[in-house]
Amino acid sequence: MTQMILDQQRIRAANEIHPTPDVKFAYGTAGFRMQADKLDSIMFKVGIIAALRSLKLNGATIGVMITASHNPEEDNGVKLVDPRGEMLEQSWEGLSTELANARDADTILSVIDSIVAKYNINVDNKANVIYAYDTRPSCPALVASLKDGLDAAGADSTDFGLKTTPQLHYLVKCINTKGTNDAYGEPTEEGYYVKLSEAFKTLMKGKPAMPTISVDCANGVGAPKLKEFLKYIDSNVWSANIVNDDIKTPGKLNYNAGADYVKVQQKAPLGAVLNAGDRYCSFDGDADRLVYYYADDAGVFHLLDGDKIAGLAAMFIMDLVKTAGVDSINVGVVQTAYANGSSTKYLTGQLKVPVSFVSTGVKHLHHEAEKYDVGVYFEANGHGTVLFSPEALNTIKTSEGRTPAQNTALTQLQALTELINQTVGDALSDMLLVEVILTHRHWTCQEWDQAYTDLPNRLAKVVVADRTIFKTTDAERRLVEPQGLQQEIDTIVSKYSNGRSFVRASGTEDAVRVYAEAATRTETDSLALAVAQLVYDRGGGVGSAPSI
Ligand code: G16
Repeated sequence: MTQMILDQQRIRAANEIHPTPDVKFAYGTAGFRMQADKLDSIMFKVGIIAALRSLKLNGATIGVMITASHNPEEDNGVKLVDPRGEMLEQSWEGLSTELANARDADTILSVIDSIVAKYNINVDNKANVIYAYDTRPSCPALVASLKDGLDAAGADSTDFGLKTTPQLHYLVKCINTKGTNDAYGEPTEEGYYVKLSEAFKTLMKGKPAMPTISVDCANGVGAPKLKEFLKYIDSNVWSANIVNDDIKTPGKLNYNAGADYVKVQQKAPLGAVLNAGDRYCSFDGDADRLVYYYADDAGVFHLLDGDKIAGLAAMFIMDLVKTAGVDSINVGVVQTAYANGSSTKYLTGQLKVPVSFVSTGVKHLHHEAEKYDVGVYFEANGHGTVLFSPEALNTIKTSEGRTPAQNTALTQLQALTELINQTVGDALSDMLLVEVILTHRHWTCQEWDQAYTDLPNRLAKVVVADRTIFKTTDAERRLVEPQGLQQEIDTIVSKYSNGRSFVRASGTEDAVRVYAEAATRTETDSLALAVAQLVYDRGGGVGSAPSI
């Protein structure tokens, strides 16, 4: 039995109050996520995991964010944040899943023992955990369960209240770096706004203000937080009109709004009437994703997704690095299989920037991006950021320009490192980055869009009896199971010009995702439908047959 400071009696008691339902839990793309009414036991166990993780890291502060991001309002979930603000180290996912599925108190205590033994955890340390949550109605009850777990584990914990996911990541990093040479910022919400707004003002200095942007906040936590941020910015410098800011009316969160809706449906969200020439963007429910869009003169909707943002950011940073005379700093881009084929061609062919591919999930992209001096990573769904290595940060900080132009570029690069939330994708920070670039280039969305033309693409979801039977390889671009299915997909794809399609189980929703792209819209839709039908037939589809 466990020797640790964890209070066994409290764990047993908490397990009585938070019984584990008959559900197979799995640590997904971004933590545990499902219908909120099944998550009570998970939250108390996550409290214990967060405490153990902190103990393992000598009491460093760990973050817990209660949110289901882009999912419907009735879902909820939890994301764990490691000390530097990145996602929980992947090697902890297996045992976390085991703990999540442990039912009786003895099994729970024995899994805790295994974690202590496996990671050689020093139980004399004190655990420190901070937590925050989004606007979902299920959050207060889940916060209480989390607190039971944290208390049972003897952790010191702080409730940071309503926050966006990236704000919580920011806070974790600030707390852990406070007082060091790498201090990331003031560990308060105000500190976050001050850091971003000061950098933004530096970058916008002397530039003519662009027309007001419309920001769809998906009726989520991004709305009050963006309103708060606006207080730090003179509206003559930059202004935003917030749409979908109703966080009170039940059922509105992410409903026909937000980054995921706009990306998947390829149309404007509810409440946004597009005027040609204006700029629009959408956050998702916890404000860690961003997509832009606009209407052309004919009123046709155009999407500028994570791929377009990656291209824009890489182009701008590469130019700045060159102008500043610090071109020893290398820039790389990280994408996933969902990246549009045209975007990869643009990055490698025109920008001549190296591109690496990893599996879906910020946790994968983030670590790959760390391999570059400046790693730009974006998923097509709008989730991403830019990472500057410690060496790059040092070069930017200490270099002295030989000309005024070089000095200006160095100042701007320095401000960019402050503007960009380097802990995780952050819709607010990413939006400010895009706004800076468009302002510097005097570009409209349409001009930005001209970098390359997306191949028509389609994302579909197929609900099947058991999505875990879909196993992939090659950065999730090919299926290895069910056997033979990949060959059948290849046969279908070969009938379409520039066709590409792949299939993978979602790690945040109970569905299999189907991606398709091809030379024309008609071909793309036909390809997506054919592959979705195949998945439905071979995977034991549930409910009505797929339609596009
Ligand atoms: C999370 C992850 C993202 C991922 C998305 C969809 O985003 O952080 O990296 O792209 O889920 O994942 P899947 O296709 O496995 O469902 P979010 O914004 O929902 O937290």
